[in-house]
Amino acid sequence: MDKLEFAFPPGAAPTFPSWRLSVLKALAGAAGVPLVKITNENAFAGALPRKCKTPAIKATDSPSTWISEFGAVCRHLGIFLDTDLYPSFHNLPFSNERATQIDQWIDYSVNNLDNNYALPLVGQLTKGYDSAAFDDLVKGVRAELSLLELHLKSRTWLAGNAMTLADVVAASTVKYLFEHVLEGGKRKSLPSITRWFETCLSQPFMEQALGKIAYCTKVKVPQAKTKGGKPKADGKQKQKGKGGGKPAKQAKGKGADKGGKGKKKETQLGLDAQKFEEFGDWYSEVCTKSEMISYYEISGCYILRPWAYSIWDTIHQWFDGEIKSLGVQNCYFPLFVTENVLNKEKDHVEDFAPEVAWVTKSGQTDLDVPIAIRPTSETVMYPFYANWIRSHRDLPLRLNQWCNVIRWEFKHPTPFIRSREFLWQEGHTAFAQKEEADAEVLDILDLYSKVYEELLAVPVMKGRKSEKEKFAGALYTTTVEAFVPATGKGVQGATSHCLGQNFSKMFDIEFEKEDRKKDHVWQNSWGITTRTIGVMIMVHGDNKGLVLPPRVAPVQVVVIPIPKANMTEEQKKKMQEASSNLYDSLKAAGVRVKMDDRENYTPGWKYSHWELKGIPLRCEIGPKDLDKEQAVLARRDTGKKDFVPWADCVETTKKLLADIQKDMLESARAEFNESIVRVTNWDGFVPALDAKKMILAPWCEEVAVEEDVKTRSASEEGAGAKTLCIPFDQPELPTGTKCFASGKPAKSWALWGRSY
Ligand code: 87F
Repeated sequence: MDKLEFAFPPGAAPTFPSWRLSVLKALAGAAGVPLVKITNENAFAGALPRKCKTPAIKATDSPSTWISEFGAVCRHLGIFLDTDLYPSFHNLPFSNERATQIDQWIDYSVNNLDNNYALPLVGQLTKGYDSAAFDDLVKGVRAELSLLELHLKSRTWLAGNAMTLADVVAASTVKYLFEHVLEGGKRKSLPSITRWFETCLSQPFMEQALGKIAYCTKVKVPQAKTKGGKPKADGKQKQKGKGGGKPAKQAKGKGADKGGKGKKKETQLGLDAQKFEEFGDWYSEVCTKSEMISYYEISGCYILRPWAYSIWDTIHQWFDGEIKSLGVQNCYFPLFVTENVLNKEKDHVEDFAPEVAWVTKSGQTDLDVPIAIRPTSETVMYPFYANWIRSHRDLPLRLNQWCNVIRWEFKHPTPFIRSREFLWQEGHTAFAQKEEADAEVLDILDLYSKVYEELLAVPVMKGRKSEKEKFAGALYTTTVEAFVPATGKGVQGATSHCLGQNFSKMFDIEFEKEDRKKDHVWQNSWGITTRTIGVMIMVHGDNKGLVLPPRVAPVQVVVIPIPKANMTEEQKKKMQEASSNLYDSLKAAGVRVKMDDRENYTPGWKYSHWELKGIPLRCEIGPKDLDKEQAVLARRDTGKKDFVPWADCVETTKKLLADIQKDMLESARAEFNESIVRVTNWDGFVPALDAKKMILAPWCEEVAVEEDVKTRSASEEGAGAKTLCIPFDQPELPTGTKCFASGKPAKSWALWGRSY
């Protein structure tokens, strides 16, 4: 088929919902055919029922037939367009069951969602608004969506294991509801739909057809209640924007990476959600719009785009250098583990068993024995340690690998913070003496705290994990704990475990000492993951987007010349020369600098774009600066601007970058410290938690008490609290101090909080 023709039947256009056209656009996009609107109503005179609610399409197999009802339109296109979206009828093996499932969800979308709710809601928001009727409809549609939510809890797609027409149709309506009707809080109860919806939207042809999502922060009801349902003059809702106060600059066009020519169409740039109001929406918007991640079709898996990967690269390079100078060597062990090996250390694996992913087939043939994908590599590596280590001369053995691991988590996934596949380094070391192992645990923990504090400008608290929270295979676990003030949640940054002789006894890792007696080795394992990036985004990001600390920013300075239309050719040339000179000298000084002299974007658009991406410094040169031979250096973290003579730009840039790095850590540390409250009895505990604080409290260190605190502290505001760590840096604990929760003698001050 060379094109897809559609028309609005006479009388249909005013009530026609835009998302139905989006479905046609998506299908046309998926099939790669142009979508053409026929304006000549005579073209289908008499061929359609007069009153139909949809765009009608010209049948693909018969030029004189028009198809009108929306379910029928979808199915017709599903059958005839050359896509995999309706596989049962197309190029994949026919499956009646699958086809029926797809049809079922198309019917659900068209009838249960569109006809019963979305269309009446459009009517409410464009024609006559009645708050009671509106609220009833919202209640109804939420109840209806809970069915979809339940269905999607354990599925990536609506029918089968690939995207189908059912997803296209349903996602289009859900987009309308998410953008206009369901505010942040109401969407919160629909996490599986949100995840599925974002996955749908990340399909290239879907984003083209539907556009980016601008989640609804507040329903925009028509100003005055219009009696008798008379449409407002323009009959339309104001579409996007953050409800008041957003500078016009930030609402300029988007489309930097679309590769087109000429001025871009003006659409919303920047974030729709506010960090401190709808954190979840804000976070996923920052991650995607800053081009850090793209959602992927498998839930819990994300694409790390270069902007994010570059940060991981910096952490990797720095940490790798540090551990090599401690004497650690890199290696690589296989991704796959046999069941025998994985279960060798049953005790600790048992808790984690549900998260292990298995390969059970090659092609259509079942494997004789299923093979697990590593969730961590203790059991993969240690049988070889047993072979390689014979004598004290083989010790210490200090190996590390940089790799991916898979943990099939069932909790709601969050980019970087909780994903089913993530990147990390895992260090596994063996020593003759416990003291050597103890010392290494702390050396590594120190490096982890430097990754957070010195690279990412994120403050952390070092400490020991409680018995309940430590790695079950370890003798003890040490940790660096970060905190996200916007959500009031702690987040485990990285862990360094002393495994004692637990694994060496299990895996027979013995060595002969100098006195020829045998002993089991003392082992450690330690790891830091791509979660680091998520913590940095959550701590530093703001309502304009990412705020990157200079040490890890892929680009530290963006140079933006601001030519004016009334400038002479000579002035333009001078501006171009001045900016290139600045660019060249910054580059030569080792600054990661980018020039943005694109002519098809306005300066305001560029400012918003690079602010969204978090570049620490912007260097502007406008016509006045040209005359004064100066540049404007604007900080991303504070917004402060400095006017700097060209001759001083390199030095000032270097100084500002160092200041930004330092100030970001300092202000985050101040916030971290302010977020800790001391509590000595139960009464203050839950109120402090609900005020988004961490709590430092004297504790008896009993597991049962930690469990009890978790149950008792769960409230409307959030899940129960656990210990984040027992800080190394302990305040004085006067003798006789009682545990805040049990009244038994306290052994230490513990840091408690809700957590990721
Ligand atoms: C999930 C499934 C199976 C965590 C799991 O922290 C096993 C495990 O052993 C598991 N999730 N863990 C603990 C990992 C311990 C340790 N390994 C080396 C680290 C750092 C790096």
